[in-house]
Amino acid sequence: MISAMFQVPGTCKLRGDYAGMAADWTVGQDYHRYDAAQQDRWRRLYRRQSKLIETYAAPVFAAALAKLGMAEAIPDFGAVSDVLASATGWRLVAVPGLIPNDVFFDHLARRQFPVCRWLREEAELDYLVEPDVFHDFFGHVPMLLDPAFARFLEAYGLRGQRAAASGGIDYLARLYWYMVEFGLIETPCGLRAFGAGMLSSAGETVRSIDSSAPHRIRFELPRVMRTRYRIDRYQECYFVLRTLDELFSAIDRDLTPLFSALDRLPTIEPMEILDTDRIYPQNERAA
Ligand code: HBI
Ligand code: FE
Repeated sequence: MISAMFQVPGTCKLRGDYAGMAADWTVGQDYHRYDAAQQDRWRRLYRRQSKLIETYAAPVFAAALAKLGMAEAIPDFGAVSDVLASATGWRLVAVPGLIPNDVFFDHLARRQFPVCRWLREEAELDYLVEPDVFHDFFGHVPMLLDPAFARFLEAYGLRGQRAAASGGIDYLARLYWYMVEFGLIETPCGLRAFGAGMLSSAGETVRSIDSSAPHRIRFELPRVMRTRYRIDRYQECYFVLRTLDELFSAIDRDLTPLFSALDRLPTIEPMEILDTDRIYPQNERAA
């Protein structure tokens, strides 16, 4: 989940308790602070969302979710980190909420995934702007069990560290948004979702596959990096991978020359289509 206009806490109304953070913006999960009502809310969120996974999620996501088995209670980040570490060398760190881009990149580069520790309120069951523990955990953590995706995310963090110095943050933020949050992938059964922003949202999970409103465009790195996104509505376009390896290959080089080339090209609006786009028609989406 991304807050487009990220500001340092204290200068805007970000959720979460940022008091007592470590220098790297991490906090303790403080598991004991979750009460019975929040555990019940987690179970209802999980039950509702997991019903959609078999039909709409990429098989790699569905298998990882089943392996994590977090239906009954808010997960303990330390316990899950042990499972992750043996699978792909990643660990989870608890954060109070959104953290600055450069800090976020540093964690990813060190194979640490920042997970917000607070859980949404009852009234936010269907939608919230900032990431909470359900979005971050249910949406993002399963994909960290996949070696190809985990390798990409570590490389993404390293590119982000370099971009923080040499420019290109906006291009990387678009890549994260369209692929890590809202990515689709081809499977023998048709297009399926692996993005956290869609898989942690009942409405967007279904819409991303079934609706004829959004465009579904074949993944191509410069195209994604040129495309603006909206954080406050359903996506108007989705980008589609053939394989997860494609993501790592796309950024496995110095991106500085690409960023300079993109600086000279116009940005693309989410609903816009280029004649060079490979669009997935309705029939190609279903099995
Ligand atoms: N902070 N906690 C948290 N979670 C995110 O997903 C996140 C963030 N800060 C910045 C950010 N995402 C995006 O701008 C990335 O593209 C860097
Ligand atoms: Fe997210």
